[in-house]
Amino acid sequence: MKRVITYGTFDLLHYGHINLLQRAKALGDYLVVALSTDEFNWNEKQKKCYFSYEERKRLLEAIRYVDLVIPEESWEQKKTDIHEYHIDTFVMGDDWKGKFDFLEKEGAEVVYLPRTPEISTTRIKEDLGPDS
Ligand code: C2G
Repeated sequence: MKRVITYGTFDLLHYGHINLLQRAKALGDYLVVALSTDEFNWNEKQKKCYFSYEERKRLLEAIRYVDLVIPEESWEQKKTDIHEYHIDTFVMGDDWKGKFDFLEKEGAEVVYLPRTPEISTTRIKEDLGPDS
């Protein structure tokens, strides 16, 4: 059983996220998604989510490619997650290319997948505008 992990905020879930999750799952048999908590998003990424952690978790758990959702509470937890969840492959979109190569030292394959270029949560918010 090949186990894969990926991390993210996944706010205003869109097909770019689904493309990533589908390709991540295709790299193994079991996909863990570490979902950024509201506190981590605000304190570390200055992101204010539209949906709460619990709402975002519920959405991810409804996706056929996702087997387990865990909280992402710190940048540092990736190293321990690799061991705690017996991860073979770590996956992120290529906007993070190179940033997590150090995880190879923990015994995980590190894979960066091309982002879906034309869609983003930021773009959705901009297109909907302030009055939406
Ligand atoms: N993504 C993508 N295509 C898009 C938008 C996002 O492939 N059009 C990917 C991102 O590259 C990322 C995942 O979907 O791998 C989740 O994206 P975000 O929710 O924006 O995650 P991010 O804020 O980058 O958080 O510790 C890592 C961070 O938690 C990643």
